[in-house]
Amino acid sequence: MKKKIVLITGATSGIGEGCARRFAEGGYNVIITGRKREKLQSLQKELENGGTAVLPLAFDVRDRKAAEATVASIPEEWRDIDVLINNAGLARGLEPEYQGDFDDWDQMIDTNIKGLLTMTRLIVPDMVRRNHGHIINIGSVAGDAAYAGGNVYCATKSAVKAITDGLRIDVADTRLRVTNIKPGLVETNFSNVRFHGDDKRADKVYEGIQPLTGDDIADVVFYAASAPEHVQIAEVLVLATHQANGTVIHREHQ
Ligand code: NDP
Ligand code: 8X3
Repeated sequence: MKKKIVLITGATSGIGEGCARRFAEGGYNVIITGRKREKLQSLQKELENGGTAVLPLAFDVRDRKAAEATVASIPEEWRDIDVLINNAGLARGLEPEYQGDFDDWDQMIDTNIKGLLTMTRLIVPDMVRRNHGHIINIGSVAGDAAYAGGNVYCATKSAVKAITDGLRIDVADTRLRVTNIKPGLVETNFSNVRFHGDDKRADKVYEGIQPLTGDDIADVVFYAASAPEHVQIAEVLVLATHQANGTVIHREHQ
């Protein structure tokens, strides 16, 4: 039987990297994308050693022309994409809105919203043509309600919810499925990126609580993709056990 194909944005780290491993283990051929070419190559080697066919595509989702050219260059045998995981994203800064950095805002909006839309616009038409496919967007608990300093990041994840819901409506007359997975605290590179490389500050985010891992979220993403075709998992909120929502987190103090 022909193997299924998944395309994962932001597969060089964290949740996306976990998804690449989980879908490879689950029998998919995987298209891994991200900006870090070397990391894509090492992940490709690892997955190929395990018997998975891998297509690495290095590009920046904010660069619409590069995204278009890259998608257009996908070889024929990789074109029938079954699952698109729109995962590439980031937070930059945790300042009050009135002190936020314009460049940080642009980067979050251009990646989390416009990059996700670009990939959706480029990949989904062929899914509609084939009347088959699943789009899984990585939203966040941050999209449910704003938290202190979260302002623009939270807004981008609220946008992911609206964009996901909108797409689900627009393809309701097809067999396509559309899912929003909303993680809580996941220990990845996320906080190091948010705090511009301040690792000590990043570590504090996960102090006194066992956070989720990228692999935990990958399991949920794979579960959604593996449901029977008549079952559409529309939205999943996945929290660490001692986290109740975006702001209520119980921490054990040593
Ligand atoms: P990581 O920083 O570990 O991974 C982020 C991934 O996004 C990397 O692979 C990075 O690849 C990619 N990426 C970032 N910017 C771009 C870009 N412009 N073009 C292409 N790829 C890009 O963080 P996570 O794994 O935690 O984050 C993944 C998603 O999960 C994000 O959308 C995030 O908002 C969301 N999320 C994270 C949570 C958490 O607590 N960690 C909780 C809820 C949601 P590269 O650098 O190679 O380009
Ligand atoms: C990432 C989760 O709560 O740090 O989206 O914003 S949070």
